[in-house]
This record gives sequence, C-alpha cells and structure tokens, in this order.
Amino acid sequence: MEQKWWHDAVVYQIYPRSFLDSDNDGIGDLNGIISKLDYLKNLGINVLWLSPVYQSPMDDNGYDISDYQAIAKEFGSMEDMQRLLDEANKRDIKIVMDLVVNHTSDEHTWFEQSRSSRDNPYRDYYIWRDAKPDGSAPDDQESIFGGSAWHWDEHTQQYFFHLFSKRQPDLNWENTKVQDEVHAMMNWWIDLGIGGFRLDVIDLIGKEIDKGITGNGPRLHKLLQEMNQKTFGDKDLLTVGETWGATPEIAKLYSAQDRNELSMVFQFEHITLTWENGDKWNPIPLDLKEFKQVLTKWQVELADGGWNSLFWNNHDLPRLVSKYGNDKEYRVESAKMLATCLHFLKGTPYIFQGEEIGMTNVAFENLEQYKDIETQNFYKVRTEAGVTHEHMMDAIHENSRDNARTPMHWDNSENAGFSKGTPWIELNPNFPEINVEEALANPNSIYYHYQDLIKLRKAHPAIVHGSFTPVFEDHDKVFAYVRELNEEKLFVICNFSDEALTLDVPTEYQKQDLTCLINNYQAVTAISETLNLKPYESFAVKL
Ligand code: TEU
Repeated sequence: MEQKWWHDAVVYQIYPRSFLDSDNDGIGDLNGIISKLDYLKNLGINVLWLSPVYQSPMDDNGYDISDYQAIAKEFGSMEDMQRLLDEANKRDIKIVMDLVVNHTSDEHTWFEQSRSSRDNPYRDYYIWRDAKPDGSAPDDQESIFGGSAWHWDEHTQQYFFHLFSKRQPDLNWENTKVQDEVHAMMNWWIDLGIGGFRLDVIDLIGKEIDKGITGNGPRLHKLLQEMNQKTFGDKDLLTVGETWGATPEIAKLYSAQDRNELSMVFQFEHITLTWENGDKWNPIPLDLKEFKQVLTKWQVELADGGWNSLFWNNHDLPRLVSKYGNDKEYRVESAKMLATCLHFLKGTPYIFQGEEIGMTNVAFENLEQYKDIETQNFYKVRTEAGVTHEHMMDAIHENSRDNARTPMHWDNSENAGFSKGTPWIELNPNFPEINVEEALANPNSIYYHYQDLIKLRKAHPAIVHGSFTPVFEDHDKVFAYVRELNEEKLFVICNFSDEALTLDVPTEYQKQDLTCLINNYQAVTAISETLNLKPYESFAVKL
C-alpha cells in the first residue's frame, strides 16, 4: 500500500455554528475558528473538517446549500474563508470541506429554475415524476427525516424527490450536466487550496428512483471514479465518504487504492447497534460483545486493501462519553478510556469538537428547546402515530442530533465564552465544570490525554500500520487488542464498565518492566497472571 499523508493524520471536526461566535450574533463563525487555530494546533490535530459553511437558508443548518461558491453571511465571507485557509496553512493544518451534493437547497438557482417550468433547461437537474392517477405520490418511498420523500409542486403539477427535508431536493445524478457542474465546483475549491472533501451521504448518488433503490445504487462507483478522475484524483487530498450502508466489502470498493475512488469512508455499523432495528428513536443498551465483533471485523477486513476512518461521534450523534461511557461518576476516566480505545486502532481518527474536553449530552426539558429539523420532524411523525410524548423525549435525550450541537464550552463565563449575544441554541448547563479553560489548567485533563494519544500515533508506526489482533475476545466488558509492526508490539486494554474487574492473563501477555504508553489511573509497568482493572480503566503498554 502506498503511504499517504492522511494515514497518520488526526482530523478534528468543527460544527461552525456551535464553535465560537466572534461577532456576537449568537452563531459561530469563521473568524471564531481562526481565533482558535492555535488551540487546535496545540491539541496536535493536522486536519479540520468543517461542517458546511456555504450560503444556505439553514433549514438543515447548512446541509441545504443555495450557493456552493459563497459563504453564509452568518459564518463570514469568502475573504474570511481565504484567511482561514492561509492561517491554517501556516500551522500545517489542512481544511476539509463538507461536500453536500446528493441534494441542494430549494433556494439554489438550479432548483429555482427547475421548478419554474417543465421545459426549463434545469428541469432535469432534479428528480420529477407525475402523480399517480389518484393524485397521490409516485410511490411510498420515505424521507430519512420522516414522511414521504415526494413533494407536490403546485406550479408545474409534478412531484419532486427529496430524501431529506422538502427544502433539500435531490439532484439528478443521471444527468451528466449535474455531474459536470459538481466537478467544476469541486475544482474551484481545490484551486483555493483546500485539503480534501468529506462527501455527505455519498452512497445515495447512484440511486435508481424508479426501482426504489437509493443506497449503493448500481452507478455509484462509476460516478465516484469519474469524480476522482475529473477532480481530486491527482491532487493528494483526503476524501472521506459518509456511507451509512457500507459493509467491509463495500468499503473496500471505495477505499482500495487501485480503485481510484476515495481515501476512506465513515461506516456506521458500530453506531446503529444501539438503535433497535435501525431506528434511533428506539434506543437500546450497548452490547459490548457485539460492538467488539463489529469493530474487530472492520479492523481485520480492511487490514490491507482499504482504509478505516475511526470515530465515536459527530454532529449527528450523541456525545461519546454519554453513549458509551459514564458521564457522571466516571466522566473523566471513561472519556479517556474511549479515546485510548479508538486512537490505538488502525485508521484515521476523527475528534468531534468538545470531545477533547469530555462534553456530554444535554437533556432539554421542552421540545421547543430542540432546533434540529430531524428531531422536530420525528417528534411530530411518531407522536401522531401514537408514540407517547415521554417515549419521544427519552429518545431525544438519548439520540437527538442537538446533543452534539450545543455550543462549545470555552470557559465558565456567560454562555461559556461562546458568544456575548443570545446563542442560537441553549448551552449545556454543565459548562461551569466542563470547559476548555479548566481542561488546559489541569495536567490530568481529558484534553492532555488526547494530546498524548496524537503524539503517540505520530511516534509509533505500529499504531498507524501495524496488524490488529483481538485479546479477551469473549469478554463482555473488556475490549483489548494487540497492534504489531516489525519489532514493536503494543497491548491495549479497555474496561468498558463501571465495575472493577479481575482477569486471568494468558502467559504471552505476562511481562515485567513494561513501558506504559498511556493510562487513565496509575501507569502499568508489569502484568502478572491476574490483572485487576478499575472502573473504565484502560492503558496501552509496549510488550
Ligand atoms: O447525514 C446523513 C444522515 O442520514 C443523517 O441525517 C442520519 O441519518 C441521521 O442523523 C441519523 O438519524 C448527513 C449529514 O451528516 C447530516 O447532518 C445532514 O442532515 C444529512 O446528511 C443531509 O445532508
């Protein structure tokens, strides 16, 4: 496998709306990000993925783009964007843009043209179909945000297709003009000096609507190969596809180097294990054995001929320490354990803003406090179908996307230092205890643990390229593994429970005079036949 700069990179995801508000309009912005580049550099990351900052009516907080080559006013200007690129560049930080091309906003000129008449040249940029003879939608396909995927257009008397909100019409990727426009737009951004793209719901662009196929459509990989060839293929960028429907086999199609598609994809198999039958509004407890099996499968199957991206959370998902750790008694220990567990795996790790200080889920009391369109839509759809208010509020507390979107906690001043205006969404009330200022002042903070993990990745090729072997495979509370490359053998062990555990250690792992690389209680320098682990204890040693 040819070595790439992004193999040992660590990416930090920013949700600009909630990061830092420099002009006190209550919404985070590009100048806010620029002012924190040194903070991010100090953490050790070398790539920033920005959730969308393009012009947008913000129906889905920017995942509904009305102009791909303009910056949303609330986030700043194109000059600010150029300054961000320059300032990041000075610090050897690359900027990855979020590329949302499955759909646009209904305020994009392409769609305004498209909906103006049936014979407009832009009509075929989107997906239009006649009503059934009784006037109903062409079929019963559903939107991922709830309700029908078809919306009736009174003016031209046809339905258009939208997999997300009705203000996010799907582009028609069968139209080569759409492909050309997107490629040209991507090249425009590449020429500006960006470091790559995160491709939003990219596995949907090969859809065949009339056959009811949306994910993993037959034309998907051909479209990506063409995109690669016409845009970033010879540019050495980081490209990561968001692919909810990927299996390891599919992930290899995207990420095997000789296929010339993407650097890597985000797979979600470990995430949806806590969703009953794939339904996030029916959360179920984590079964650690299943979780281990899934992660192990991905490590083993993508060992060569593919590349993993590693993440526990993002702007759509609950906070990791609340979901997989214990955000009360063992918040610090479990946040560090989860970080160690992920950052010693093979792949490119992603950190979501606030993860490095152990930010937690929020539990707003009233539905109105939630701003997310998915949360609002599903509350309506499900309660109308008979689900109780209590059930939905519990599910929202568990899995609403707004868990990740409350403003970043910088310090314990008003609004956690995020804004002097009125924040667009309320803060998590725990900011006086959990904030950056606090973290930077405490040498034992979660922040410094992440900093250490990033340094270790840069210093130990075994973390980046080594083989992966699971240990204690049948244990239902411990996730342990070995990473090995040439002479170096690293042993990582993580207690995922709030119980103290005693393990019988196989002889090959019993060693004296060990070098402990990282730990969240005492450093471990010897392992004998029994190993005692404290709640959420984890460490990595060199065997
Ligand atoms: O997410 C895709 C997506 O399917 C999510 O909406 C996900 O299904 C949901 O949160 C889980 O229930 C991407 C973006 O990450 C998301 O923020 C956008 O809303 C969506 O695409 C549409 O662009």
